[in-house]
Amino acid sequence: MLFQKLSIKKMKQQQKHPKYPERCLDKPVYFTHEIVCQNINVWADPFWNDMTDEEKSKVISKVSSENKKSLIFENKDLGRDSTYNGPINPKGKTGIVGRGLLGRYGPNYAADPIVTRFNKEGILEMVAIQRSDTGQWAIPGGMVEKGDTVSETLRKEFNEEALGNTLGTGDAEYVNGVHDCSKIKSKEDSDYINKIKTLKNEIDKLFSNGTTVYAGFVDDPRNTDWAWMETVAVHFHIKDDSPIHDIELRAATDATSAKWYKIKTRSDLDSLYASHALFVTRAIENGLLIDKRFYDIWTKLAY
Ligand code: RP5
Repeated sequence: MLFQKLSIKKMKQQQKHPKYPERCLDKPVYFTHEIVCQNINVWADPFWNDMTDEEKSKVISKVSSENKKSLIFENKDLGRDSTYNGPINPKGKTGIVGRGLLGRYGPNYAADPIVTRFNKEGILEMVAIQRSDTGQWAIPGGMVEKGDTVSETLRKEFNEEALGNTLGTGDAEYVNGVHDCSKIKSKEDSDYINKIKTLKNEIDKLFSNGTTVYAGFVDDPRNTDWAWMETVAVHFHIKDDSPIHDIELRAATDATSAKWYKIKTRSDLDSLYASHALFVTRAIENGLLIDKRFYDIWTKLAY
């Protein structure tokens, strides 16, 4: 096992989120976004005081339970917050209490597919999307929805955010970046959908052969003292002779753009969303076991 522990030192400082109030460490600000309130019992937990004791203990026992299976996550007894007696952020104070934009108390689980290739010029690239909330480039990850597994989420998010949502169930739904199957598709859209559908088996093959490079806490700008992101990041490398080596990317759902993102210098990684620089660094480390060209980029990026 190459990767043992998350080093907190490699985490970024808490970043600002455009929809969040100013954080105050001495006197934390209460903030639960109205979108969370509107989605109680849909994708958000009920308010803490409205939960039964049984529901509360389920939330408490959920803390990092998925990650107990992971060899990487440093599992701790997290304790409870003294003000509401619920789960408390394991990485310390954030200056905000409440759930912010996150639906669940405690860990909110995500999955991040890191898909890489060497382009025709031999430059390392990864599939990245531009997030509609902060405008930053990011791995096309997403929340693990109730009933879904991590591996289902990895495929689902990749398809939704980077392949124009063409491989969903039923008809392909991509229309000019908008997730709406009622709209009429252009010839160009239909051609794209058909092309991606012919590559489905190869995409499935790629996703059946990934390496988990990180599991645990994410330094996400939406984190609060009461709610935070945890993820499983999995690396998938596309070989030069793969039929999907030149696959065209298209954004849909939450992403405003999708592209093959070049990784040449440290700053290409450092501007990525949340802790994604760390996850991609881990993927590059993993690449050392796959292809010796990763070595060049690794030596340039090492901290
Ligand atoms: C990050 O938020 C994770 O690493 C993942 O990329 C993402 C999931 O949240 P959404 O993209 O669904 O908002 O913490």
